[in-house]
Amino acid sequence: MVTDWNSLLFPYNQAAKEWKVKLRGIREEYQIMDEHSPIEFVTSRIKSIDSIKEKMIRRDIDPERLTEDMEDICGLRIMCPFLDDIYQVVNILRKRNDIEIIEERDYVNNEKKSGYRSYHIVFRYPLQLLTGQRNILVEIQIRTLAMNFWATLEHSLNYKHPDVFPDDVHKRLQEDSETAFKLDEDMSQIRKDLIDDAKKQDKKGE
Ligand code: 0O2
Ligand code: 0O2
Repeated sequence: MVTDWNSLLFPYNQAAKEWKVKLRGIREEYQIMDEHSPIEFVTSRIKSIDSIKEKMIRRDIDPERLTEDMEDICGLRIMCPFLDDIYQVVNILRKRNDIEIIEERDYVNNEKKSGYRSYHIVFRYPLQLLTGQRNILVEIQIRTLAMNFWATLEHSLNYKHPDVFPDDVHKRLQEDSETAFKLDEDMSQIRKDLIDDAKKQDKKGE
């Protein structure tokens, strides 16, 4: 039984704050260089106590092993403008030496049955506390604005229908996810075409 939730959750809150600064800093670095930033905005959430308890039961997690076995108590979300930006952010994270990546799940190219798409990375972060170093697990979800639009609305619909969606709704949501993905692909293509055009113009001017 966990009795002191404040003490348990404090390091996760601290890690979320530190990581929001780090990730928003990456966006600023791109802006200073006057380059396209693959990060549009960053949010975070600490899993609610009820949600932690529910997942402990569902996944049969021993309270003694909670901090090792539950990977998403600290959740960060990075919203990217374009599809390719997701993989650029993944590469930026892979190169960092302040974390140890322990898991990657590519739901961008392997969408879930619901239609959900995002790239998930779980990493270990050495947090400095008064009592010394604590290794904290952090989950980052990386997605486009269109994927976030779909996931946010699907989640809020699901909230009102805690069981499974009726078959027809499930199918419509899958189709809407496909529509959102097509929008992402089209926007990426437009961007690529514009970049190619600009390169051609540059060559002509040389
Ligand atoms: P609710 O009712 O849960 O939606 P900031 O002022 O921006 O530095 P702040 O105010 O904490 O910091 O907001 P932040 O971090 O930008 O955004 C937090 C929001 O992220 C939450 O809103 C959630 O809507 C959203 N969120 C929900 N689930 C997740 C998740 O699994 N991972 C991440 N990263 N974000 C999530 P609230 O305020 O908690 O309200
Ligand atoms: P919260 O606390 O409400 O934010 P599990 O956590 O057991 O459900 P698993 O395998 O540990 O699943 O992790 P997974 O599936 O890689 O990631 C779970 C998180 O991804 C969810 O957190 C959502 O934020 C997001 N997600 C996964 N599938 C869907 C989906 O079909 N629709 C939407 N909208 N989001 C999804 P939780 O569970 O909401 O936790």
